[in-house]
Amino acid sequence: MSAVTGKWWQEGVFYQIYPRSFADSNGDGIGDLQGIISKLDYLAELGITAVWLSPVYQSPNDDNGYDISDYQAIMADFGTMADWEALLAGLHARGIRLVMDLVVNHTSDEHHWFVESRKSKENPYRDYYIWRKGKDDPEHPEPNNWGSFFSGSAWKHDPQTDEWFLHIFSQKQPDLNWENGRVRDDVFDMMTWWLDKGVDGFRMDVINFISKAPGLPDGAVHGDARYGDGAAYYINGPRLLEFLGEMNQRVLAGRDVVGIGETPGVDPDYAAKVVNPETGPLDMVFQFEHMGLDTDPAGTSKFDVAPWSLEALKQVTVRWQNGLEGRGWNALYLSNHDQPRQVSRFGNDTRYWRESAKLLATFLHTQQGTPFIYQGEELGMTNVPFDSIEDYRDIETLNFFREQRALGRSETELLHGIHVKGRDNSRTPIQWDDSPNAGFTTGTPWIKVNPNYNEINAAQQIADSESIFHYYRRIVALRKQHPVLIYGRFQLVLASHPQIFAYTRTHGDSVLLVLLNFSDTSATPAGIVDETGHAGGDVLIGNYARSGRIEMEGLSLAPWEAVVVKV
Ligand code: ISL
Ligand code: CA
Repeated sequence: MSAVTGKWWQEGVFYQIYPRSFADSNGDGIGDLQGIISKLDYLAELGITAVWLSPVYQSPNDDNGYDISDYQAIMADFGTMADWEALLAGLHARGIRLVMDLVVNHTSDEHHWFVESRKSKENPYRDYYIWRKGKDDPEHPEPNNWGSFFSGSAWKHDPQTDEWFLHIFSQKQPDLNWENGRVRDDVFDMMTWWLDKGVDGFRMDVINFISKAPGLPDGAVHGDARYGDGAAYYINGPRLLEFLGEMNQRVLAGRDVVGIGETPGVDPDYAAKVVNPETGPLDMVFQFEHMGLDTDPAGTSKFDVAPWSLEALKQVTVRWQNGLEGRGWNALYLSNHDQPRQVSRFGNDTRYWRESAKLLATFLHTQQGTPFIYQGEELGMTNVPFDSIEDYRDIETLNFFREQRALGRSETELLHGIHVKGRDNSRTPIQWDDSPNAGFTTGTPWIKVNPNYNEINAAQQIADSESIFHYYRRIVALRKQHPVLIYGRFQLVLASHPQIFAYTRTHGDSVLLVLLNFSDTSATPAGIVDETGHAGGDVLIGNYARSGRIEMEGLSLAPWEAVVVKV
């Protein structure tokens, strides 16, 4: 049980919208704010209680809006500030809160702060960014050896002043210098401006990257990688908790809003400091440990894939469920706009597509914490293996492909990793119906629609009471009715079962048993009665036709069967 209870952000369910790919209202092929407004009743029917909106700010779109050139203006492709205000009003009228994306580790290089900063060393904005002199070494002229997340060096030379600026992401995403108090003042003022407009909180992009270690030391070089890994010097840096504490005091404190950090590389002990109910500056963090389970540790990037194991998924889940018990609150997710589609990654998107998508929904909603549904997940949308690199749009994928081709790796090998892990898997347009372009646009979509939209689409699923969509609707509703689903203590059972992920949730007198068969063959939860002391109970929800009381003795779970039992 959490040390804090009854907060709207604990008891609700979030839905992430990636606006470019959600719904296009004007036929230019790009999703927009009026498109979202046209689907508000769909969101209300699903039962979600908060939306996290990926960036809609003015941006040259080097990284689809995660490169912001004006934090207080709306991207023209998406509409106007009046459209945004109408969206906020439409959500609030339906009892749905709105959480905005806050991207302040970096700006766009087209932000006026950076335009000024690069002009001269004396410019008042110079120190808003991280500028260093180059080295005398013609082989490695960069100030240090850090690599960028999007391939190549994390530094770019600027001829105007003959210095280099730091960009942990793309060359068009220079990192802000949080050591500079004026940067913090400006960021905090901007956040306050949005809160005054009525937003209900922020999801904070790579917020644990904002404090860099003094001296910016070289990072370790893994294998034959060309650049060093600077993560040790920019993740959870020395002043991070101080900066976030200041943000809390000056911006968030005293308001009924949520602060959610996106924090790659946190462990439960660090997270517990960030989200401690009394002293933590934020309310929840997105951790990444389960997102790394299919990465080959011997490889040099996330595109070097390896099979994930149920054993490891159990370990990571237990680590976070138990790690934050009583001292923090988990943000639960299996997908987002940076990750592959969950049914393709952790389920079986062919033979057991429907069953495994519902099993994953069950897994997401029966852990302690707040579930985040990523758009299209509720329809069981799948990965899309484009045949040609030409069809890809994501800067991470394109830079990686170009860099690795130059190093001599084959197109086939590279496309394999991209099919499995590329971010465009989750960025194809939402499949609304079986009309051309899945009803997403009347024009040409900015990225191709997944060709399976004839079988997988919202119209079909709304009409089918056994669909994945209706299963999500039911489980979202169920969570609201059973506090044990929200607050119950998590305990793993059948720890070494090779197919079944089983756990109990306990809240006062209320006990649930969750059984998830993560496999293509049937499985028996042998020993569960001895281990839990529970012989059976009533089915609360499940993805096969079961109802009433079931007994554990002799129970056989069908492939990808999920069942939640109240004992
Ligand atoms: O995409 C990832 C997997 O390679 C993540 O590591 C991702 O780069 C990381 O989680 C940071 O993501 C966030 O910041 C990026 C942006 O591209 C992502 O879309 C955003 O979610 C830079 O702003
Ligand atoms: Ca549009």
